[in-house]
Amino acid sequence: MSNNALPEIFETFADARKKGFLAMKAEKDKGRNVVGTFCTYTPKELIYAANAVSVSLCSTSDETIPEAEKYLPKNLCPLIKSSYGFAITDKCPYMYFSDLIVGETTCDGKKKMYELLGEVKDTHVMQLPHTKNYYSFELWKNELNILIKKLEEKFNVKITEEKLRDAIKLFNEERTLMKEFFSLAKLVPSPVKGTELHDVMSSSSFKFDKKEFFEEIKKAIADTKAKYERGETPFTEDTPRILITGCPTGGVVNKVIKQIEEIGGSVVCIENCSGTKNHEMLVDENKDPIEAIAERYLNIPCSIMVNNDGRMERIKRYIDEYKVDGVIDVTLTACHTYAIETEKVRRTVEGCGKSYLAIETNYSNSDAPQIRTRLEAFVEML
Ligand code: BJ8
Repeated sequence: MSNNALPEIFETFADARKKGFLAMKAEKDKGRNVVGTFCTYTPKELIYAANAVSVSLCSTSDETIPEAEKYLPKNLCPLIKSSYGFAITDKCPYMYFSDLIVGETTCDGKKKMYELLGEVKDTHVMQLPHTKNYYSFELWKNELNILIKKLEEKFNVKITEEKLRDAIKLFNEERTLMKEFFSLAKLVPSPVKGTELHDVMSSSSFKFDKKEFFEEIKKAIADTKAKYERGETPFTEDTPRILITGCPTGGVVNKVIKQIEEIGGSVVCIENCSGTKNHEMLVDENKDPIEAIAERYLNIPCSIMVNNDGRMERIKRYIDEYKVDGVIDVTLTACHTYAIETEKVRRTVEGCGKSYLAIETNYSNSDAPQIRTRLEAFVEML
């Protein structure tokens, strides 16, 4: 039986960003400091160990891009222009509440934008190495220690080993629950929509009472399983199953994921950096905390890494585990690292005997009809 109504179990996640503003104010009123972030490489454990909260800063709307383009080149990734636009127009409540911003030297555009952002807000940039070897590991560990010092001085706190271990446990618990939730989409037919997966994925950054958030995810898992048992799923066994990979999708979720499901596909896996792959990587609780955090974060398979084989391995594994029929690789305009990596992704997907579609897009709506036509042809073919 098909049920297309948005289950109320997901409402709390869909609203998270909007409501997070009030939740954040409550944290501020309690005297907690706030650290704004832009990237999955930011080691959140250090921020929580400093008794601060981390929040994802606004970067998913084209609303502030015209303002940003007064200072940044037009042919720059929309995510970077949007982030900077929100910072200079004071339109992002999370930016407003942030006492500190932590960025990393990921792609060229971001690291150069941080130089300008530093003129507006206190911005600490971590030097992220782009390879994985002994030297880069030592460098990254050093960067973690520098961030600890920065947080201790800025917030007048002491980050102890015990606090670090508690933060590691907290985020490992979050990742484990998120992974369990994402894994529900392995069922055939999938009992969750791609837009719901996306809402839950994005909400974690706006749920500051982590224990309450964990209970909400547990409930969503239990309710979704129960619905599946009753045969109430939004799809049928024949619905084509799609994996999304590529750049962060926060700014294009309606244009891509929502449209896929409107035209009869089922997005079962969102591989990108805040999706499935991020939540399956835990910090080893049995190691020295700094070593373990450094290791976990340096292993994130983002295209800014030189030799990013981890991404290809995951795509292969997820195609199998989520019984994927086709892969859609989403690149934001002017993101060179993801654009170049589309070639390796195509080979990987086609090597698995599956269909592949690359889409390049930005945050405007002008190409939505054209993208819909391409998605229709792709889903039809599956
Ligand atoms: S871990 S994906 S959040 S770097 S899309 S700004 S890469 S030009 S966002 Fe990213 Fe961290 Fe990687 Fe994730 Fe640059 Fe590309 Fe724009 Fe990007």
